[in-house]
Amino acid sequence: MISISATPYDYELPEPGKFALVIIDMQRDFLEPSGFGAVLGNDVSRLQAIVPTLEQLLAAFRSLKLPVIHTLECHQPDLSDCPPAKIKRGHGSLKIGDRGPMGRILIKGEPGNAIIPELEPLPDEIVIYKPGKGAFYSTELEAILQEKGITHLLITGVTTEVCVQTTMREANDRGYECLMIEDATESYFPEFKHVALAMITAQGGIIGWTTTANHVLQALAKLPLGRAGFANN
Ligand code: TIU
Repeated sequence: MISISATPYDYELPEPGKFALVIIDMQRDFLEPSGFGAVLGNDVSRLQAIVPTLEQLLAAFRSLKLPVIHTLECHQPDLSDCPPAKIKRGHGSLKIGDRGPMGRILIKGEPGNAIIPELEPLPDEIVIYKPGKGAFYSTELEAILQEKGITHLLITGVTTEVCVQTTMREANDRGYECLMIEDATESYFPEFKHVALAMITAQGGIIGWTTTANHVLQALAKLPLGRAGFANN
């Protein structure tokens, strides 16, 4: 058993194949100046800072052939999977489904909805298209995890207190052991990120653990080479 130094205490990594890197919503809509995040009035440049760290984590998981799960927040073109309340919410200049500079906002297949090129999924990696903030709501994620025997999730992406935290809470309630990688997640609001991390680890890790990418990379380096080689699907 390999331990990762974490808060509030060490996180035990199970054998390769049973843990996955989860990258939440690293989409152009949230990271680029003309996407949904910017339309909501946010400074999207903050989110760019975690891209190199995520590239490192992704490269390490790929080199060891460990499972990687990407998610995208998106809706069908006819908006049949988008509650009217979600469309109405906020006072942005553009709403979900409206046409913006990068195509229709949060619509599956539109240019702005794509994962940023630096983190583009490989064909054998799991991609979850999610209509909600959490990655379990109305998706096949739980069935996929059960089928593959994945029990531990190393969670990253954007934004910390919205889709990342919601996903971690959903996962925790379903019995998954979750570790958030704090320098591989970011928020438009630094204070919200700080408090989200504190909420997760309070009360003895009520939602799970937090750590840094370096601690994860150090732990991966200890994996016996002969144990690597698990396919994603
Ligand atoms: N607005 C915001 O902070 N986030 C989202 O709408 N989606 C995700 O967090 N992915």
